[in-house]
Amino acid sequence: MSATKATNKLLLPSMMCADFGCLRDEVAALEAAGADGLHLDLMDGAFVPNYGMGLQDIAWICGNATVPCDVHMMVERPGRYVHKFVELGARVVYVHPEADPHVARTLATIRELGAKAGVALNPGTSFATVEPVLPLCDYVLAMTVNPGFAGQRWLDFVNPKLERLVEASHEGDNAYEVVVDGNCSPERIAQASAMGVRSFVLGTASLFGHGDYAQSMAKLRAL
Ligand code: S6P
Ligand code: MG
Repeated sequence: MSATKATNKLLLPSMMCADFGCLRDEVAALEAAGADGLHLDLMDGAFVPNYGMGLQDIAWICGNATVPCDVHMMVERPGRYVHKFVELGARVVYVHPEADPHVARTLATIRELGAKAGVALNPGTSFATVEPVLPLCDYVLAMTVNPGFAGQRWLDFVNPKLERLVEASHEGDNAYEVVVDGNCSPERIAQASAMGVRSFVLGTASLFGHGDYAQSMAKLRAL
């Protein structure tokens, strides 16, 4: 992903919110509307109380999209499967430290395989918990809702952690991008932008079900 758009924001539609009845058209429309990448959610029914986006869905989107795809693995012990998503062409693979007893090893493996490494943090996971592995990360996905579902409310107690993550993004050996996932409404995008966040996963709060994708993304980019 590159920040080439005028406002420097990275806007990443969450494909679990798309219409799978016309997936090819959805991908094309989102790309034409200026999506900087596509966010693909994988759920195993164990780490989160839901299932979402199987291997075949992710393979098709990675194989047909012209923008980069990131895979958000909401699964137990993701280290067992990261190679599959790198092989499918994922640009970023996110793993949850809460689901992986060896997250440092998994992040290093993702990089060794040639993809960008990301940690995804549950709302209740502290900055201190993840701080030691931040130098191993290219991206940090800060969840502002509990993972597993679209259409939830933003949890305000995450805000101080967001600020700390942005502040630390270039401290010491750190060089990561903060991405916010969950209820990225126009109001919340404006609020997080003021904290220094520039990358957002777009779901039902601002893109899907809100009319024309290009108009919606242009408005969000201008915030
Ligand atoms: C949720 C998942 C997210 C959602 C996104 C939906 O577990 O990781 O990527 O797809 O949060 O966005 P919204 O705007 O419906 O909350
Ligand atoms: Mg996600």
